[in-house]
Amino acid sequence: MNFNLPKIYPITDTRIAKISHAAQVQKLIAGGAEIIQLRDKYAAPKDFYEAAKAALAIARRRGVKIIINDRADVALALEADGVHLGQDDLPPDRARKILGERAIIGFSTHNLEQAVAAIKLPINYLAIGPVYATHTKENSEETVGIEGVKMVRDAVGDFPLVAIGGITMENFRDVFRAGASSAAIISDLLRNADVISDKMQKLTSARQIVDK
Ligand code: TZP
Ligand code: MG
Repeated sequence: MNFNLPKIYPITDTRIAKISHAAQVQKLIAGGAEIIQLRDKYAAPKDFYEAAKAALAIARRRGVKIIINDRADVALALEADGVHLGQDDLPPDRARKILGERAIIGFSTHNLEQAVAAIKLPINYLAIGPVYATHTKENSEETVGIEGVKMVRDAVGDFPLVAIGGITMENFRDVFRAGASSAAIISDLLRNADVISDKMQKLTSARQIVDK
């Protein structure tokens, strides 16, 4: 289950970017993304499937990994690289059974207890958040803050750890200092579709994270 998690983990959102998942993927790849999660809480399954298929075709040509949010069925149907599950989704061990050993499985946690439990599961990385307040997630859990990221890092050893929630071009370095392996970013990256590639490029080339 060894998996080298890229430092910046962009996640698509059509409501924020106001362009398709495929168009977001194209721009993110132009900015150097190596892994992208496709997230759509509102599309009908068929529509999400079709949109993800188009996005995956672009990513495949460029050797970029695609992770499907929530839906192991869509990930399996598309032979995507993996799935990202939340606390209320299919249990990770069941998703592993469906998707097989080679799939990347990520799992969201929102506090120390969940994070400690997560590392016993057949997952490739865990996410902790929201770190900061966010408008992107409906009914968002309480923020864990930078202290929360540090506590989770101390508790999970070297397990791949993604920080998520309210991370921006300004504050992303702080989550790395707190021990995150990777920073997941939605709104600050996608808000203005014209500058998605530029922002992604700035993030991927930031010395502070390359040196870590
Ligand atoms: N899980 C915890 S916070 C969050 C998710 C999916 C949303 C993060 O979005 P943003 O816009 O980067 O705060
Ligand atoms: Mg979910």
